[in-house]
Amino acid sequence: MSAAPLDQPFMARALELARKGLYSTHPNPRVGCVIVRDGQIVGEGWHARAGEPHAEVHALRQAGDKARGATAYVTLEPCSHHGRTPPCADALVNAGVARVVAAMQDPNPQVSGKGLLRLMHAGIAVHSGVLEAEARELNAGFIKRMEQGLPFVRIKLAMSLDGRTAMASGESQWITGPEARSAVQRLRARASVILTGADTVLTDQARLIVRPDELGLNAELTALAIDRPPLRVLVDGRLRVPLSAPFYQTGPALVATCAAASARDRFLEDGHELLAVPGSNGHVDLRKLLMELAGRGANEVLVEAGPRLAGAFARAGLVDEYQLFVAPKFLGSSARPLLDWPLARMAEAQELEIRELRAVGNDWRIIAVPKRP
Ligand code: AOF
Ligand code: ZN
Repeated sequence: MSAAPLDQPFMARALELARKGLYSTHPNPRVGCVIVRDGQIVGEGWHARAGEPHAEVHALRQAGDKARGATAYVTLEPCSHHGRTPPCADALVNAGVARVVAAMQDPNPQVSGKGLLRLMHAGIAVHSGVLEAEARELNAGFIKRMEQGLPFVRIKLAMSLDGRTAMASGESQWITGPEARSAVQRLRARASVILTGADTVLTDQARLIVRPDELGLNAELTALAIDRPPLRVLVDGRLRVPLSAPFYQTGPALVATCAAASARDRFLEDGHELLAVPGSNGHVDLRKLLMELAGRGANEVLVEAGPRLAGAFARAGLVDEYQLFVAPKFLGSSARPLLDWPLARMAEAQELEIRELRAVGNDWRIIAVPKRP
């Protein structure tokens, strides 16, 4: 079945709906659906939270009888499996939809193509691949987890125009302005996991929480964002951070360590979880940690860490995206680099591709992705 002239604008609307789930669908993908009959939208839906109805179900409910003979636009192949909810492919068949347009196949091995096949076998015209690049970008984390068993890793960094990340004294709050900090709050809220290291928690008294009043979102999305906050993960290979640190006092956290397990009970008593990860010289094996987090359903991990931990992620080739906030000020001399990454020759430099450069308040944000050799 081929594309029709209005497929793109209707899919664009379905993607707009899917984006409403940016802060809340974890571990599920963000999905939107539009039902169109005689050129008119008769139903719209989006997936809000795991365990709740999928996008198609909301849209079909709104469309009611008008779904018969209609076209359904879905940003992800309708599911064919019984998960927390019944298969959407069956719901579309039962509603008498005549045509289904999907942006992309579902990378979930439980579905991957089977949803579209089920629709075809029921005599429904099926087309996939409309605005696929946009749909893939929206769920890059879910796709990477399904395909590679690893989450999408985004590192947030902030520096002054003279490339400093702190004063010589270590003081670093705040380099960027309120708009940039609000953007960082949204990066936190969309992540499944916010990950940091012992250095940051010890020197900055970091808590890594989502603050609803700083999100800059409407009431509906704010409520969804704070209802299922990201898991806070502390990488503390040698268990240097005391339980009295503000990080541990702000709610349950997961601490990943390669230290002896004898400390376990004291974390459990405080409501935290201690995860033993293999490592060497007091350094946790970050790839193994990420695999463990993906196993727990983490799609996107936001790393907010100092130069050593951020550098370790970079060196290991585990970073998918850097978001660098640059403040228009000079902080003067200080030794702290952005990333601890000893490279001797220009030929060894990590090449990046800049995807976006835009003003955020008085600061600038650069989104860059590593060029893979
Ligand atoms: C869809 N529409 O809106 C979403 C889909 O446990 P469940 O029942 O919520 O199923 C989760 C899986 O369903 C998820 O891993 C992905 O494959 C698919 N998500 N599918 O047809 C939706 N959110
Ligand atoms: Zn479904």
